[in-house]
Order: sequence, then structure tokens, then C-alpha cells
Amino acid sequence: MRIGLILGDQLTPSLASLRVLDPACDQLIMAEVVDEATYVGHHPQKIALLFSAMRHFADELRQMGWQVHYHKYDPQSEHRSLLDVVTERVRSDAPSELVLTQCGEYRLQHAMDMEWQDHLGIPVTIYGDDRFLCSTSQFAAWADGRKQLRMEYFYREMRRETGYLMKDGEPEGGQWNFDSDNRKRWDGKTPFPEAPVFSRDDIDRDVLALVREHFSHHTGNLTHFPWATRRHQAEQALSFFIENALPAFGDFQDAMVRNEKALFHSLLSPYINCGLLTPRQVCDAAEQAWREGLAPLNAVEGFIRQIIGWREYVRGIYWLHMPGYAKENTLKNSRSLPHYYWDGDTRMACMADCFRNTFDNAYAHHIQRLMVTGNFALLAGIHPEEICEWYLAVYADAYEWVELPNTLGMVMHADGGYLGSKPYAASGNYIHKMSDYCKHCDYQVKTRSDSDSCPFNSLYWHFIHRHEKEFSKNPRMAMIYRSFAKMQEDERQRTLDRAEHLLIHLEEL
Ligand code: FAD
Ligand code: DLZ
Ligand code: SF4
Repeated sequence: MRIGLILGDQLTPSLASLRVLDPACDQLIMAEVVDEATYVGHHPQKIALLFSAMRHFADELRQMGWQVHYHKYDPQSEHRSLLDVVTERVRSDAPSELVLTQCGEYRLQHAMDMEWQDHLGIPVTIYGDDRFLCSTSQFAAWADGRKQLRMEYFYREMRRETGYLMKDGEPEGGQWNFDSDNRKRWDGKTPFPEAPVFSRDDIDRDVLALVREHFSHHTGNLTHFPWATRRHQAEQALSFFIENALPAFGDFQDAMVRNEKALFHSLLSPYINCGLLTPRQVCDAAEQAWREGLAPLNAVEGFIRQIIGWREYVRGIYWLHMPGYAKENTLKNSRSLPHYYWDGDTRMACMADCFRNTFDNAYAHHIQRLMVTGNFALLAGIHPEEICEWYLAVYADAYEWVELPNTLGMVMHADGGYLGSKPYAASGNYIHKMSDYCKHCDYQVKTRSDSDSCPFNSLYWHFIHRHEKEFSKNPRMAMIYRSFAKMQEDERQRTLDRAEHLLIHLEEL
């Protein structure tokens, strides 16, 4: 008898290890454990989503004929880690081998590779996670010998390889990328879809009670719980997105609207990341919508690019550069994360709204993460480790393989620039252009050097000034440095003084 361990983000019936094992003679373990639930202060909605989805998946596996040993969360249990639970099972049942699918996170994968076999005294076999469309070795081969790893080129390879939106070897519509059509502010008219509401069963109710009892001290609200926890519910969420939001996804992909949750974004990342949906299934559905004339090409191309492009690319970068990647800090930032990242209490209207969405929903859409909370951390020079821990804690879709390259690389430019040829730094003007936030704010978005000027404006110029050495030779930033040089000397000094003041009083904004 062999034994398979299925992790909380491996809830997919076609998982590599499940294809190798045999329900007729092998057995499975799934475990809710203290170590996984607390290695970072996960949002309570994320824990509830995962524990409930895990319990539902265990039932699904049993219906498929598997024997599943399921360890429910118990903070008093002596089995605190996944290895503890597996060790106990190996002692009691003496399996001949432990079979695993590669983990999403380095810390656990490394422990499995280095310690588990010796500790357990049986062979440990780990299969690659082929739910991803690009294996880690394929990515490494693509990266080998390239000076720059640009996502756009990787994405084109993935389009060719998967055949998504391709015709006779050429991209549909004659272009690889329709991003220039995807930068509109919300028109104030196109209605936002109402998210589907999912029915709850006893498993959901038990898990919600458990999470309320044990994880209420983690940042994030559990007053409502909007997530699907069963596969058919996640499939409902996918169909809902395709029918109701995908048609406008492209146009308003970069827009932000106060008090809204997701605009026309899919809200599918938690399901794709934990395995209730597969990337292929999601892209198939989007492509089909285009072929049937239900969604325009700019929307479908933009959506598929996020998945076969960005999602696969950041995973490739993660495995190529870990473990050193997590420690990188090219811009030598050292400031602490201000309290409002944890309690939401700030007068900056844009930041307050992104925190509201984050705490209430364990969600913020990409532009909120990148251009508001992320941008602020970049401009303020927050230490990458602190901001990375925050992003890993507060979102239902957060796993280090995807969070770290997005935060450390894309947002903080702390890796020297794999994910962007220039930092995504922006002043309040960008936020003003793409949202309705500024009209609700105490700060003035049109000024940069006054005592009530938008902090993003003053900090933006301070960032440009303090990183002149790193960026002034970058051709994509030449215009910005020319504008900075042209600024009246006294205005420049007043802006930098205002920024210094803000940095000293960062906790009070
Ligand atoms: P949509 O906008 O509907 O996009 C569709 C899908 O594309 C997503 O579900 C996701 O699977 C994929 N996708 C889109 N953008 C990215 C991206 N940049 N990287 C990888 N996949 C992408 N995504 C996570 O899944 N987990 C994280 O922990 C995470 N941390 C992030 C941290 C920062 C600082 C930033 C800037 C981005 C982060 N992202 C993360 C990427 C992105 O913001 C989320 O995937 C997206 O907001 C999820 O919402 P959605 O499903 O509505 O996405
Ligand atoms: C995120 C998470 C949480 C909160 N709890 C568990 C758990 O109790 N048991 C489990 O198997 N997985 C959990 N996970 C997901 C793991 O952290 C994830 O599998 C690893 O980080 C590897 O990606
Ligand atoms: Fe944000 Fe500045 Fe606009 Fe206020 S004025 S909402 S701080 S961008």
C-alpha cells in the first residue's frame, strides 16, 4: 500500500499524484494543521475557503472510491505539521511509499526534498504539478541564456504552444496584445454584475464556526463569506464571469471605482490557485465565449494573457530564483509598513477603499494591489519583506509562488527588474485618471508641494530623486528625469521637503 498526501491547494481530481496512485490499493491523507494555517496570519476567509474546500474534496474523493484519512483542525493536537500527520500514518499503516505532487511554496517543497524521506524511512516520490501549462524545467530552458526575461515574449511562446487564440500559427486579430484598448476609466454606465451567492451546507457551517473560534484575531473580516467551496460552485462562478463580466473585462481592466469589489474582474484566482478550477478550463471557457461571439477579442485576449502569460511567468520566475529571491532588496528599502495596512485607518481615500475591499472580501483587484497599495509601498520605500508578508496574509488567493514575484518583483522592483523594464511607480495623477477616489479625498491630487498635497505626488518625485542613480539611464524613464530637471528649483525643493515630512510622519497619513 502506498500513501498520497493531498495539500490544501491541490484540490483537483486529475492531480499528478492521484493519476499515479490507485484507489483499489492505495490511501490518501489530507490534513488541516496549525503550521500551515499560521505560518502567516492568513485572512479568515482564506482559511475558511480552504478548509471547507478541502473537506468537500475529501468527500468527492471518497465518492470516487478513495480511502481518505482526514485530519481536522485542532489547535491542541500534537500533530502540528503535515509531516507530523504523515509520520503518524506511516507508523500505524506502514505504507511502502509516500507519493506527492510538487508544492506551490518553496519552504514546504524544500523540507519535503531535504528531510521527509530520512524522517519517514520510506521512499518519497514527488511528481511535477502539471496543472500549470509550463513546467519549471520548461521555463528554465526558456530563460536560459536570455539577458532579459520579458513576459510578453514568454506569453507569445505560450500562445503558440497552447494554441489559444491562434490561427495558422498567427495570433487571432493580427495582434498578440490588445492592451492599448484596455485602459479605460469606468464609463459610469456599464452595470457591474452582481456576484453569485452560493448555498451553504453543514461542512461550510462547521468550518465557519471553527474559523471564527480560532482565527478571529487574524486581520480580515468574516462577517460575510462570499466564496464557493465546492467544485460545482466554482464552475458556477466561472460561467457567471464568462456571461456577465468577461465582455467588459478588457475595457475596464485598469479602472477603479470606490466601494466596488471587483468591477469586471473574474474573482476566480482563489479557485484556480487551490485547484477547484484549472487554468486550462478557465481559458477554454473564455476562448469559447469569443468564438461564439459572446465577448470581444480585447477582453478575451487580455484575460487569457493573465493566465497563460502572467500566472505561468511569475511561477517560473519564483522557482528559477528561490530561495534567494525572497531576500532581494535592490532599492535598499528599510521603512516599516504603516499601521493602516493592518487597520485601514488612513485619510488617503484610495488606500482606505483598497483596505476596505481587502479586509471585507479577502480580495482587491489587480490595479488596486499594483497601483494603490503596492505603489504607495514602493514610493514610501517599505522594506520588501514587510510588504510581501502583508500581501501573503490578506488575500484569499495568496500563495507565495504567485504573491512574491508580484510583490517583490512587479511592485517593489526589488529584484532589479525581471517583471518590468521600469518600476510601476506613479503619482496621484494615475489614480485620479483611473478612478473616482480623489474627489472623496482630503488631499489635493493636483498639487505636490503644499501641506495638503496628495502624498502619492510628493512621494513620487522623492522616489524619482532618491533613485536617480538606478533609473536615470533607463530610456523608458528619460522623460520623467527631464521633467524633474525642468521643475522650478524652489518647487522641486518644496516637493522634496513635503515628501521628507510625509516620510517622517508616515504613520499619520
Ligand atoms: P482577473 O483580473 O479576473 O484575472 C484573471 C486571472 O488571471 C486571475 O484569476 C489570476 O489567476 C490571473 N492573474 C491575473 N494577474 C495575474 C498576475 N499578475 N500574476 C499571476 N496571475 C495573474 N494573484 C494571485 O493569484 N495570488 C496572489 O497572492 C497575488 N498577489 C499579488 C500581489 C500583488 C502586489 C499584485 C500586484 C498582484 C498579485 N496577484 C496575485 C495578481 C492579481 O492581482 C490577482 O491574480 C488578481 O487580482 C486576482 O483577481 P481576479 O481573479 O479577479 O483576476
Ligand atoms: C494555505 C493553507 C492553509 C491555511 N492551511 C492548510 C492546511 O491546513 N493543510 C494543507 O494541506 N494546506 C493548507 N494550506 C495550503 C498550503 O499552505 C499549501 O499547500 C502550501 O503552501 C504549498 O503551496
Ligand atoms: Fe489617493 Fe491622492 Fe487621490 Fe487622495 S488625492 S485619493 S491620496 S491619489
